[in-house]
Amino acid sequence: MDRTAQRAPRPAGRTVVYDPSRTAPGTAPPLHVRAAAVLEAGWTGSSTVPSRSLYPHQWSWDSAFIAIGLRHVAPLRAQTELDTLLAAQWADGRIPHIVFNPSVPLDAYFPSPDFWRSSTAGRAAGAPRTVQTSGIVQPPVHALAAWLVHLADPDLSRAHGFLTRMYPRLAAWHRYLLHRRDLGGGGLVSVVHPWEQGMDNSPCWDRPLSRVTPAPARSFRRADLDHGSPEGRPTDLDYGRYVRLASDYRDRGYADGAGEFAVEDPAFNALLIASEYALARIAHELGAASTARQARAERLTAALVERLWEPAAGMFLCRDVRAGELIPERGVSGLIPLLLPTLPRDLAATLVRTMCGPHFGLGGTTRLVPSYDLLGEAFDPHRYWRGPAWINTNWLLEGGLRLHGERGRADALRKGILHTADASGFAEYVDPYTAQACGATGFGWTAALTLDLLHDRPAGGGNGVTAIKGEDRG
Ligand code: 9WN
Repeated sequence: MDRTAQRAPRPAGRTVVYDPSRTAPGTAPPLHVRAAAVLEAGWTGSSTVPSRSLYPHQWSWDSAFIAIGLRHVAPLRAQTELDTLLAAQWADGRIPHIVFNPSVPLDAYFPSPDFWRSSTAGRAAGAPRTVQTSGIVQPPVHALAAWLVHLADPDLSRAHGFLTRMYPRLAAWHRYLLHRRDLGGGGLVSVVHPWEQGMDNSPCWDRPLSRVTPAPARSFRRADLDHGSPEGRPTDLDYGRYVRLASDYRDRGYADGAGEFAVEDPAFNALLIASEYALARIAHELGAASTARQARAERLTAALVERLWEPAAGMFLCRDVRAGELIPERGVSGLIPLLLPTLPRDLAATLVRTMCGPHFGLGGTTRLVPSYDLLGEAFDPHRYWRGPAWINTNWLLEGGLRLHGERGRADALRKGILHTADASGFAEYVDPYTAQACGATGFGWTAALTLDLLHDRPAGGGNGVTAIKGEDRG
């Protein structure tokens, strides 16, 4: 693909609105206009929904990815996206995984605010009183997003005191994770619910989840099946376990430490490290000390290698903290540390080989990296996080490939992402072999990361991820 032909123009200050119902067949506007229109359609006035039908509230890591795309077309709105999310931060530093929109009916999404009861059950942990949220978290992509939003228009960012506002909140968020969530005692953060890691239904959770007694199916009503097909969504049994873990956590006042499920996940921790590098850059920009953060990011990278690298698999695995062992499943999460600038070179080379080998097939049997091992017993090309390809994970890997000097592979992956986003109507996820659209279409982060890939990038290429290092290694 000719990259210049696909490149989006510089922001004109306003988002171009595209209405598909008013377009004659065969005259669809360019990809960047359609991507911007998806974000426009999902904008509520203060944040962007991942999908009007399936996910009608604000989600934490979705908003971070959305801000990364939005910055190219509406930088002020990208700031607002993160401001709205951080306004719902708890006093203990956690950023909740959902911020509920009070004008959306309770039965539009499950679990709804009356399940989480954040303002009462979360009082001791410092949940806000004026906004309803969930009590679990999602991957910490936020400092990375804030830094990238700043870079898109530094004058605007400075004029609005954006980073000055963000910095203490993001620092508190990282403090929460590093101090309250080191449940394994080895320096890494644990997730206490599969929804926290963001790849909800990954086979990596099957083993630790099997120890959890499911809540009875009649005790809750799923809303996701009103919109998504049952073959693509988690099973009722899985949902029973999700509900049990979340209600037990709630009933403990969202206090950390005692839950049955605790997993150290490579992607969650790699994103924390990338965000810690970004926070160092933010601190530097604000004239604050940054070397301690840089050093912490390097220490965390060493801990990640020490605790989660599995040479026999050629990739990182999840650690089941309660069982004290690595989980023998290959999920895409174990490739994501490729985005780390100080990953040892031999490990980066091994990850690239694994990504392009039979388990993930990149450049051979697949054009995008699937969410789970193509050869794994649990592989299913259509079921949630058990095989389909997602755009956010592929965007992270595209940045990782570029960062480690794999320009040819990165260019091919970029082309595959853009083609898939276009052909699938910005689908939530796709079959890794056929690219058939699954889940919601017009999905927020698919559109946002398309915009990011289409936009001008620093010399040498590199999507936003590479900005944590400044330059790529190639
Ligand atoms: C639960 C919103 C979210 C994403 C997650 C994705 C899915 C929710 C669900 O949708 O999770 O948080 O109901 O399945 O797995 O990554 O943030 O898009």
